[in-house]
Amino acid sequence: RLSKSIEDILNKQVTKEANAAQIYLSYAVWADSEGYAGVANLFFRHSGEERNHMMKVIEYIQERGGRAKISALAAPPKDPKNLQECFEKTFQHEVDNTTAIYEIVNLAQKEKDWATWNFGQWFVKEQIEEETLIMDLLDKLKIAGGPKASSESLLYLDSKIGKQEDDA
Ligand code: OFO
Repeated sequence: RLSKSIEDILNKQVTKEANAAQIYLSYAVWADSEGYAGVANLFFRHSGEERNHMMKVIEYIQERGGRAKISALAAPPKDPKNLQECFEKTFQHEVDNTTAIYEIVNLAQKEKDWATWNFGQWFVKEQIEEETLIMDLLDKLKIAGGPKASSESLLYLDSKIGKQEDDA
């Protein structure tokens, strides 16, 4: 059974994953409005992935005799000024989320809650994929010319990104 402190930190993670889904959703809408249909496609799909992460934590809390909390969500971020900022902010978000996952695993270790420690390992691995996914977008944008990328290379990049797999 979950301790109160583990239940609380997991519930914070439920909200974080729900907020992540909102962030990707709002950036997807922004990208679509800017004409980046490919980025929008990837981010809409990724928003669904974040919701799956949220569900995974909720199910675990319930399974372990805790009570999952469904909390209010933060306001979505402001629209980015360009693709560069969009990817940078998204990357920062993923790094913050990795820190939050490490806190869960740390606490689980401290409390010798090996079930939660083991559960947390799935997310540790997942965060590697999440960060890689966004770093890869930043790399591609850099090759295209970064903030000085021409419309042509941005169009090409966008169509590539739209077809990208997202199992992260
Ligand atoms: Fe749920 O991994 Fe991204 O935030």
